[in-house]
Amino acid sequence: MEFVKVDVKDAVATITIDRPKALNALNTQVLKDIAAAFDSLDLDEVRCVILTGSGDRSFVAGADIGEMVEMDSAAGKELGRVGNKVMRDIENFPIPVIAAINGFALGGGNELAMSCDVRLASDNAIFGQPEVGLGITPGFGGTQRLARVIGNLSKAKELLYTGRNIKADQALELGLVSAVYPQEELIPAAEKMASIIAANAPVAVRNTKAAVNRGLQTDIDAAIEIEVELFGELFDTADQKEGMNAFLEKRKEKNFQNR
Ligand code: DAK
Repeated sequence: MEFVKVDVKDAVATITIDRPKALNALNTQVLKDIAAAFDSLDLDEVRCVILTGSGDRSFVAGADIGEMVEMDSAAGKELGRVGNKVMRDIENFPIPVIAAINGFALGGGNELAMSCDVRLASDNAIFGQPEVGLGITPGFGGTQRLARVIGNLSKAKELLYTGRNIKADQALELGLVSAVYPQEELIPAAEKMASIIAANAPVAVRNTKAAVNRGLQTDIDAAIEIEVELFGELFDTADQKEGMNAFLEKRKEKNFQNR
């Protein structure tokens, strides 16, 4: 992988997009490398993922404008398909993915962050969907996810139509991110959250993610059925027995086995 680094420690994988010369902009190779990085993870070992950008200026400054400038509509659609598949695969990745947004999250960068389960930002982070100023629409899910993530259609449309950037504190106010930290505290905060998630029963965390994601795609009655299924199946797992026996035996240590 040319532009992405993977580091696994204590059941947490950190995937770092590393193309600092272009502020980690997403060209085709970066998108392929991100997909390969997720594919490379051993889910028997890894229980939570942190996705971040290298350096202290940028998470991802968008799709690569240099690569897109000469594209025709066929090439644009193909890029949209490749990019959207990467975003959707992250959204559906079986275990939680925390975006640690360490600077610019513009265009495809904000779209990538919105495909993650939880977004944490550094205080220098800048968010926006500037595509309309470049003569395109957001193309990696931004027209769909921004309103869903912030739950505010008026604000989402305002940001999409104006293309204006917002700072980390405004992103926090909108609910686009969960928390904002001084730059040097961002990765430690993401690691702390990841280790808390990783200490819980992995089968339960996975089913919780699946229930939330799948349930949001459907009506409440069908969604409750999805929850019932995913809840019920856990009673055939070793981790459910371990979690409940640990409580009854007043044991703090739990030996979850991911099955
Ligand atoms: N693409 C390519 N290179 C980029 C880039 C980008 N998005 N962003 C930055 N760079 C490069 C710059 O060209 C510069 O390279 P050199 O000139 O040094 O070779 C280097 O990174 C440093 O950037 P600056 O010199 O501009 O640094 P500044 O601090 O002055 O400014 C900035 C930082 C982030 C404000 C500025 O670079 C900027 O405005 N960048 C563009 C941000 C942007 O508009 N991003 C959204 C891109 S559009 C689609 C699917 C998806 C999408 C589109 C279509 N299809 C379905 C087809 C998504 C589109 C986008 O994401």
